[in-house]
This record gives sequence, structure tokens and C-alpha cells, in this order.
Amino acid sequence: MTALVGVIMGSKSDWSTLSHTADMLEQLGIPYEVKVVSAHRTPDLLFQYAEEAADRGIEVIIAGAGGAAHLPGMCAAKTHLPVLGVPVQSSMLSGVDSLLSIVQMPAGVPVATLAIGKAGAVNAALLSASILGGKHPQFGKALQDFRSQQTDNVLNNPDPRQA
Ligand code: RP5
Repeated sequence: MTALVGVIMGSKSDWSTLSHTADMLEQLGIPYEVKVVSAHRTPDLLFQYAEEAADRGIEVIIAGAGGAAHLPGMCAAKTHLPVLGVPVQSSMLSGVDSLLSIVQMPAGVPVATLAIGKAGAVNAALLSASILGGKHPQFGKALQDFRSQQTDNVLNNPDPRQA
């Protein structure tokens, strides 16, 4: 199956965060691709990627970036696909800069903005499963199984002193 989720990031330095997205997509069995696409260093590539993604079969784009994180918003400006933005935890401002750069989109060009760092990266994959689940029931089922197992893990191990 060709990739349904495109995971893009502004720099190789973002991979330590977006690798959590890739891990969760693999766990859910969702076909995906990963690529460095920088809004600032490779703007023409960003436009090309966003414009061609739907025709290549991509159904959801997950875009992670840090600092002046323009990648998700500019990607959303060039595609009608759902764009999920993951703010990478930056070293100078702990990712608050990334979050604020992604979240406050003008009405008309939405980006679904996740939490800063690993939690946002994992949840972007889970949210993509929710989106894909309508058209591809197997991914909705994989998501439900993950959630059930997560619940069971908590219920079956309530003692905080035990790992
Ligand atoms: C952003 O600048 C990237 O998304 C990255 O989070 C940040 C720093 O990039 P590098 O200088 O580490 O390549 O565009």
C-alpha cells in the first residue's frame, strides 16, 4: 500500500521528536513516508510537496517544526489535506515559540495543533488514525485496540510503586 500519511519536518534535528510519530504509525499499521522539508531552507520543495501530496495518495500530512515553525501553516496554505502540526521542543524557548508559531492560524486555513514534543508527536499519529478510520476501517480498529490496551494497562496495574 502506498503511503497515506506524509510526515514532514523542518530539519533532521526534528527527527528525535517525529520518530515517535513514525513509531506509532508503524504500531497502528498505517503506511507513511518521512521527509525533511524546510519552510525556510527549501520553500520551493515545501510548495511542491504540499501541492502534489493528494495526487500521490497522501490523505493526512503531519508537519513538525521548531522555533519559527512556519512549516505546518505554509503546508496547509498549499493543500486541502488535513495538516496536523507538531511543535518541536526548541532549546531556547522550550517549544513555546514552536507552539505559538503553529497554533494561531487565521480563519480559513486550519492546522490541527498538537502538544509540544513527544506527546504531540504520538498523538498526531493517533489522530491520523481517527481521520483515516472513516475511509479505512482497519485503522479505526487498530486505534480502538490501542486505546483498549492502554486502558487495560492502567486498570491492571494501579499500584504506583510498581513499574
Ligand atoms: C526549524 O528550525 C526546524 O524545524 C528545527 O526545529 C529548527 C532548527 O533547525 P536546525 O538548525 O537544527 O536544522 O526550521
